[in-house]
Amino acid sequence: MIKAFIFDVDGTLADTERDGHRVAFNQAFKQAGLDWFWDENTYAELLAVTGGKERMKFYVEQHNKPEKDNPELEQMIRKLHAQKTVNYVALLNDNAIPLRSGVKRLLKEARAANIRLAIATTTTPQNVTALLENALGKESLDWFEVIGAGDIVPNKKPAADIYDYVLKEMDLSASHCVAFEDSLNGIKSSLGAKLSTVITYNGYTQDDDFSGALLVLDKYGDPEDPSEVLEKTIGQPYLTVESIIKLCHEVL
Ligand code: XBP
Ligand code: MG
Repeated sequence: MIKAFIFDVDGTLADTERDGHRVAFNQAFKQAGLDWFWDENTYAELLAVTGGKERMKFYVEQHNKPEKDNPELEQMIRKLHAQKTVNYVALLNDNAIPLRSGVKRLLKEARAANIRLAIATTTTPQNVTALLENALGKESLDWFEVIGAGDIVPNKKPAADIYDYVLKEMDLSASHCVAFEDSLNGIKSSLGAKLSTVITYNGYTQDDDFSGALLVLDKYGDPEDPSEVLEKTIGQPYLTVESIIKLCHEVL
């Protein structure tokens, strides 16, 4: 019996990376007087590393930036990241990033069906709050029983830690839950926690290897915005709670 849905945030609930996080990082670099700039292609490579602080550190090393020898690099990255979070939240407050197709409908359907909801993400907690509040209203924070985010676990995705944390907090076993992801690092994490996983890929992740997924889709879709991929896969125009549960039963 499926009792809970656990959602990733970035790339899954909304396409936040290219026009959100990337932009906020670049603004922070400029504000700090650095010559760092992450264009869309550079950012595609950097997405291999989850977590903004970890991503900046990786960039400094990979691109051999002179700052790599700065003994205060860790502190510098922490400061840059704090500013990046301010920038990112400001972008969301300007309603810069909408939810992906079908997300709002699916969340509402799940609530109506008494499916418990949670979040498992590597992003900073303030970012999750800002996205949910802006896209779904303040009250939507209460829809999620657990918001597992950021540095709350020692190892970020692709490690399974964040999903294991959420499952423990909800006192549920993986076989009673479904994870919703968009990326290779995401599915490695959810499969690592033994969760059935529905993928909705995006521009950055469409070529990722999603072996082991329950379903791989372009989007959840809505009555007015059908998913062609879903139509071809299970003959339905948009993903419903009922179809997810049915698929889980067929597989398990
Ligand atoms: C999301 C991330 C995050 C964001 C930036 O991955 O990797 O690092 O890009 O957020 P996932 P922070 O969707 O797999 O959770 O800067 O707050 O870390
Ligand atoms: Mg993601």
